[in-house]
Amino acid sequence: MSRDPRTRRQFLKALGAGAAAALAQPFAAAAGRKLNLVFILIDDLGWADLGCYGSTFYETPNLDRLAAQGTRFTDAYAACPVCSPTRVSILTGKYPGRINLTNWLYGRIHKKLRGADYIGQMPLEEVTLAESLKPAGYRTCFVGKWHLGREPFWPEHQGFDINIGGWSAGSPAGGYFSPYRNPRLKDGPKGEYLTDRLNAEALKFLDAHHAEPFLLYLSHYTVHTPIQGKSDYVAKYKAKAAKLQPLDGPPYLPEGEAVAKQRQDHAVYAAMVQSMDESVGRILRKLEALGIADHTAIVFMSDNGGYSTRRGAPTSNLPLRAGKGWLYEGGIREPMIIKWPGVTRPGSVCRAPVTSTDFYPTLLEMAGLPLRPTQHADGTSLVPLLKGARTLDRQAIYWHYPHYSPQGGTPSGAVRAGDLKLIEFFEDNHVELYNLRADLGEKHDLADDMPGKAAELRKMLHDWRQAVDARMPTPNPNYKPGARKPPSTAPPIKKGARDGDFAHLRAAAVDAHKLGYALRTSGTAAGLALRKLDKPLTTKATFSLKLQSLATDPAPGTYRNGFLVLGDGTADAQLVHCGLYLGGRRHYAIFQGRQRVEQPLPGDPLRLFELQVAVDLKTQKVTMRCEKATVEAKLARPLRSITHVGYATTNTVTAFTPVEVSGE
Ligand SMILES: [Ca+2]
Repeated sequence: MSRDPRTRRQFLKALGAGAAAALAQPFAAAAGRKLNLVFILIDDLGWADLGCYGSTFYETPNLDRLAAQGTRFTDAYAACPVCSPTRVSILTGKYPGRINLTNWLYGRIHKKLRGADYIGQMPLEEVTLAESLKPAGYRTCFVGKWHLGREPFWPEHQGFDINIGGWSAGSPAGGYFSPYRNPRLKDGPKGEYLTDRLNAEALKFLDAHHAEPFLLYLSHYTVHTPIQGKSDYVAKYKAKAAKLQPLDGPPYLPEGEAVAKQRQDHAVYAAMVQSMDESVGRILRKLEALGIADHTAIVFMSDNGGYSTRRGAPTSNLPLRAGKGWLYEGGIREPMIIKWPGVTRPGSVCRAPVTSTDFYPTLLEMAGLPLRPTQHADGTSLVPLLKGARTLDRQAIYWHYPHYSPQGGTPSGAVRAGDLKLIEFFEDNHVELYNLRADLGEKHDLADDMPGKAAELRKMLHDWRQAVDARMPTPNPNYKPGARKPPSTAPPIKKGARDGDFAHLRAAAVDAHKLGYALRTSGTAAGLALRKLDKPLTTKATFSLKLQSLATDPAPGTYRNGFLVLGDGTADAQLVHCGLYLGGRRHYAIFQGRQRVEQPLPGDPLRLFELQVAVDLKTQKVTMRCEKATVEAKLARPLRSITHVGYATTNTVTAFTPVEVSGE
């Protein structure tokens, strides 16, 4: 038998196709018209980010209208606090822990524990939601962010007839303005906005295929980083932010080793939310215009909580605790709206806990198709709720996140049963117990007050983990809390690592590259990938690395640059940049804040450059050698130690080797 997963897949697919078609036919004949399905998934949208969920800063009239026409869920959950696992749960109906795709692709952070191993794609053997609709005559279209593996694991191999924009990346490689640098999306006119474009592609699909039953899976890249909005909207929300009352308290409060943003006031994020909302409005109007609104169901959902737990993070999930990357409610509770014409009561609100594994059986049942309980093993059809029932026949909902998140979350698991939710933290195995009905913000841990309940829920969580064969993190033998290591000559950034190996990523993503890493950034904000050194360097240090621009557009003025960055923190003011401008103007450069020392750089800007940077913290001098040039700078702001080292680029893609460090 062939080892090619696709061959085996086609065989499985053919089996499924026959069975589903045979069962579906009588219903289709009786009902006459099949129900169309529009599934809209937003990336990183927080529970409190819509007007109908309480936001007063963001404006979402179209989604508020959709909620007024359908059912709004107050206790809807993503199966995971980060992207890829929730996405796999929607398309397979299984918990990420059962599939063992428990983290975003491709992230890895090790601290006291080593994150559990996990697979790098949604397996082709899974019969996806799209694949189970196709045999019943559904035309299936995927538009937007996929983030479920590299080729051949893209939407076109997972049941979608059409794929526009879906590939490995978890954020827009070229940013939100064309050119997009997306192998499944042709660039639009320069400056075209990605959210508008993806929506236009969705409308085009509706125009072309509205006469046949369809699944339109519109999976926006927005409102994920980089935070970039249309300038007129940004201006509108800047004016709105300027009118806000002064904040009664600090803008961030501590959350674990991170912080949590205390108010929604980010103008650019608000602009992104408005564009997202307009997209939904255009879909609703198109369905009306095509005369298919009365037999088209719409589902709206987000894949994890709002990004809230870093200084500069774009949103606040209050009254929920924490955000993306955490198992507190802010990381997993989502805005969710379903409109099923003729079935959902307009303006109804459902308070039953539901989760993203439920969509698969729900949509099959809505479409009048037979369920596939062995496939969507962890889903429960929500149809009774949509028809007005108040509860589902389900004991509990579970989460398994055996990883450190870049947003500060730590390896943990959780269970919600009724109003009670227990979180187990794997670093020290302590549990926290909350009554969500009485304490939505998870402020009052009841584990000591209700030891019996805590033990009961902990046992449920353990039993469940065993049942789905969930993998656990393991102790990290290299972790020594507070240990002082001898001066290091080892590269602080190791080859083969990716985003997850960087303690601090800002407006940037890191891919593997033959040199070591490719740092992708977009927009005018400097993209950063920094690693915290195990031990600060306090006297002298030398850093060596190679870098090469990966931007091949020969137009003059195109952004091309690359920098080694070092400093005593992660804020711009704490960092020194040493590297190359290779775009319109070509210079060797060292800069710190506004101070800049430069020398002209001759020759081909796309060649491989080798950099050596020496820092003397006694004399406060930085010396960079590159080819025949030597650039020297006296630091404008004193640097007493170097705690962070990494890379920076602005609005381009640059490859770097790991940084070799010697010093003390
Ligand atoms: Ca996400």
